[in-house]
Order: sequence, then C-alpha cells, then structure tokens
Amino acid sequence: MSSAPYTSPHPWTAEPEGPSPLFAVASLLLGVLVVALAFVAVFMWFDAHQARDDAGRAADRATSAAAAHASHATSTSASIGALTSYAGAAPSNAEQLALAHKPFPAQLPALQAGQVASYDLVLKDVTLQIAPGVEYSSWAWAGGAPGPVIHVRQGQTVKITLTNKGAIPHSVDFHSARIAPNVYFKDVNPGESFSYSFKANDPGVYMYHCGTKPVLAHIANGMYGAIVVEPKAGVLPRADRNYVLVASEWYLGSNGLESAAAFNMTKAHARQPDWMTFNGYAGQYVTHPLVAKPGETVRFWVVDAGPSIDTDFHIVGTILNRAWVDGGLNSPPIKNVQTVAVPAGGGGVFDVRIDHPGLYPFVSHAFAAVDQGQVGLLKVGNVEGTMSH
Ligand SMILES: [Cu+2]
Repeated sequence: MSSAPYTSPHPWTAEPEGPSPLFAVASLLLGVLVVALAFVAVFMWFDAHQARDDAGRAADRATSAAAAHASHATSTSASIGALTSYAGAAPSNAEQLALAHKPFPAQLPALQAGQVASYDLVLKDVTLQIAPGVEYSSWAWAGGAPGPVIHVRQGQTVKITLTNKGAIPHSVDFHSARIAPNVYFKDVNPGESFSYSFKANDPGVYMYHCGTKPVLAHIANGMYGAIVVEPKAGVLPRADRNYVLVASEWYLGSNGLESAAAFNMTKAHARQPDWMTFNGYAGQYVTHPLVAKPGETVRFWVVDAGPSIDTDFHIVGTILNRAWVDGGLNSPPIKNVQTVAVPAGGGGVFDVRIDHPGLYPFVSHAFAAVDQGQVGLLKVGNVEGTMSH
C-alpha cells in the first residue's frame, strides 16, 4: 500500500502543516517590525553615546577653561582647551626688541681635532624669547633652543655627556647614531649625568632631540638641535660659508607678552603652531641677515626639528645649485632645484652661489610658515636696508 505523494497546498512553503497566508503575512510584517525596532534601538544607543561623549567633551572644555582661567592660562598644557592663535602677537616696541635680540649663531662651528669629539649637553628649564617680546617657558638647553650645533668629521667618535638640570627626566636621541635606543637614549633623572659614544660613520646633517615621552611635548618645548657629520676632507665641493638652520614650531597656551607662555598640547596635536622659526626665534635673520659676498658658495645645513611640520626650503631670487636631499651625503646631490622638502626629523644640505648683490630671503615656501616667522635673509654684497617677504 502506498500513499499518494504529498503536495503542499502552498507553493511558498514546503512545510506539511504550513501557516495560513494571513499568518505568514503577519509573521513577515512582525519580522520587519522587529528588525526596524532593532535599528531604532541601535541608533538611539549611538545617539545617547554621542550625546554622552559631547557632554563629556563640553564638561572637559568647561573644566579646562576654568582651570586655565584659574591658572592665568600659563601653568600647564592640559589646562588649555581652545585653539586660540597667538600668531603675530607683538608689543609696541617689537622692532627695537628685534634689533636688540642677539641672533642664534648660524655659522657652522669648528671641528674638534682628534679621534674623539666630546660634547657636554646641559638640559635646563629656561624662559626664552621666541619672537620679539614673546616669552616661552621652555624645557631646553642651557643656551636655549636649539641646542648647540655639533660638528664632527665622518669617522670621529662622538662622546655625548648629557646633564639634566631640568625638573623631570629627559634623554637625547641622535639620528646620526646606529646604537640601541633603549640603552643609550634612556631617561636621565634630574640632577644626573649620562655619557655615551657612537661612531659618526654616516655623513650628513641630522637632528638630535630629547626622546622622553611624550616626545611631542619635549621636542616642542625646545629639546632639539643639529649635528653636522662632515664627510672626509675633499669629498664635498668647496663652500665659502656654512650656515646651520634648525626649523621648528612653537605651540603657545597664551600670547607670551605679559608672562611667559607654556606649551599647548591641544594645538600641538592639531598641528596649529603660533610661531615657526629658524634657530628658535621668529625672523631673527631678517633683522640680522646672514651674509655672503657675490659669487661665493654658501652651504646651508638645514634640519627640521618639527615636531610635526615639514619645511619646504627655498631661497627667493635664486635656484639651489646643489641639494643633498634628506641630509645624507652618501648620494650625489640633485642640481638646480627651486624648493626642497625637509621632513620633520630630517635634514637637507643646500649649496647656493649668488652672483648679484641683494637681499635674498630664505623661507619655508609653505607660506603660512613665513607669516609665523620662518624666514630670514641672505645679504649678498654691501646692500642697504632689509625686507620682509
Ligand atoms: Cu625632554
């Protein structure tokens, strides 16, 4: 005996006891409703989460503002929440102050004789002028920021002694060294000294800086400098003058006119500096130009200390005859170029020969940097006056 094959009365279901069409439609609608409700619930959760975050941020801002107000906006970076720009702040006697300012010596210092070149670096919390009348509470070097220019010959052993006269631990990281950072770039406690050596095998111009966390704050506060590792004698074309420029940014928690400004981490994270400088002081080589005679070859050793913004090195009114990109001197230079990028944490070596007397501005051609102070003049020949560009 066999039963007739089963045939479902409902083509949309294979279930022997399938639901009625009405029940199926109702189920479908219910399903859609459940899914829709789930979406609504998820959106509401997101919305609530967002609102809570917004409220949290607003509360943080309010707390920060109150704290900043209470501390006159100068004590700590964490107390400053806004991105107010203090670019261009200047007292009425800014011009006299700029003239009275003693510029950071840009001339490449002499080499030390012998197999070992020894350098003592002293870290110190000092109040610096970073623009005419603008004071900044830095963590920098005994002589301010940048640190002393170090000049060694390829093959020399560089002996660094770091003494920490600051209030918190610091360290020093040399980009020209090939040594274990955990061993040599270690934190040195206040009041202590630490020495290490490395062999300067790689010619070029390099950054050195404090590498203690948060590195952004330590560099932005002034803990950076340049080391020139000159190739063996006769390798480079002759230069009549050598100038070292260290580009950097300053992030201020106040305008620095009434009292010294402190570092502002919010602006540093946003990469919104108030001032940008060569060798630590806005426009110092506009009022005190670097000099050359017509026809001389001038070599610029440029480091961009950042901490975060590149420098697009350019000299107005001429073309860079030779450019060693990224500061390494093992490769041949590129020739006759207008602008060369120097990355944050990198360097560049630039030769220029100018035949006609005049005032030739050197700039970062990312022009916001010029307005913020990263500009100087190369005065070729005996020409009068000054110019800003
Ligand atoms: Cu430091």
